[in-house]
Amino acid sequence: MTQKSARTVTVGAAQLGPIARSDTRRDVVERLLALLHQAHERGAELVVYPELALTTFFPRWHLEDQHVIDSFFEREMPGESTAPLFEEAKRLGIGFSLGYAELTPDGHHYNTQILVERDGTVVGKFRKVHIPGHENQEEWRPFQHLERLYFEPGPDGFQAFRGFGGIVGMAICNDRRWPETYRVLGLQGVELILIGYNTPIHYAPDPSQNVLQGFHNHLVMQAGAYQNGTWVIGVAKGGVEEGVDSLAGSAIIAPSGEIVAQCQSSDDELAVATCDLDLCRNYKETLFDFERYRTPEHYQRITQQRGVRLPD
Ligand code: CDT
Repeated sequence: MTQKSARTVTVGAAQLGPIARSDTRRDVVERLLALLHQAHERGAELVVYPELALTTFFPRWHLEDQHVIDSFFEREMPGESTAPLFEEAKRLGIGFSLGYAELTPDGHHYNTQILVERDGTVVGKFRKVHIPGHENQEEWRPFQHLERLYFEPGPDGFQAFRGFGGIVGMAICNDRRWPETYRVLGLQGVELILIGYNTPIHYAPDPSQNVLQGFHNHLVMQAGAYQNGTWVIGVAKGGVEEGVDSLAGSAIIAPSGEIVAQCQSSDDELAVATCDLDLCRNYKETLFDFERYRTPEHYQRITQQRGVRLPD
């Protein structure tokens, strides 16, 4: 029998299939619990659920009634419907990361993901930084992507947290496409980045990208893992949800950039891998030894300008 090092974490990428608008939180939590139990049977210590895992992906609709909009948001975590997930995970000694829409007591709306340790303690909270899509209804689209109407950008940026015997970061969906996301976490020594996503296959501004969605999804996460010497766990809500087909392809990616486990379906499915956090050192202490090789004096444009400035 092989000896497990203290620096391994067995992770379950808990992909979800579609959630209908009519599904209740209770319906969804039942599905999260079923995946949690599968994860327990397969030896997982950490289960990662997708972005906005408790409801349908509501930004596809232009909603005008604030009460209806707020009905997709959680005012407390855990709340009445999510308490059974917290209780069962704690009973089983499994930690988890969950994406949900957060409405704060002072009225802020965020696209949020939390990290919960095996004893049930919330040890990290991340609020999505890169908010994609558009602010106003655009009739020409077959469906909307109104995240910029419903969510404010997270004010706290990319913070790494200590948990699961290592250093853990989170990012949500569109954040995974930006190299800065991984590098800011990489500069905090991150070893495990947990990413939930809802990615419609049809990209209305440029449908030529539709067939490339799966490729681009893995491309960005594999590059982020390799260039920062970190594990990356990408977890989808996939399948045809309220008529909109969304990307599946949840994957567990090693610091080498290689995919070591991947979901095969577009439905509720668990992919499991044991992540050796010490493998990160192979990259962090060689090619990507930041202290030795980075040249931040040449990277000033990254923080000093937002858009492109063409040469004279
Ligand atoms: N949820 C989310 O961020 N989705 C975006 C869709 C593309 S922008 C309309 C993504 O980057 O996958």
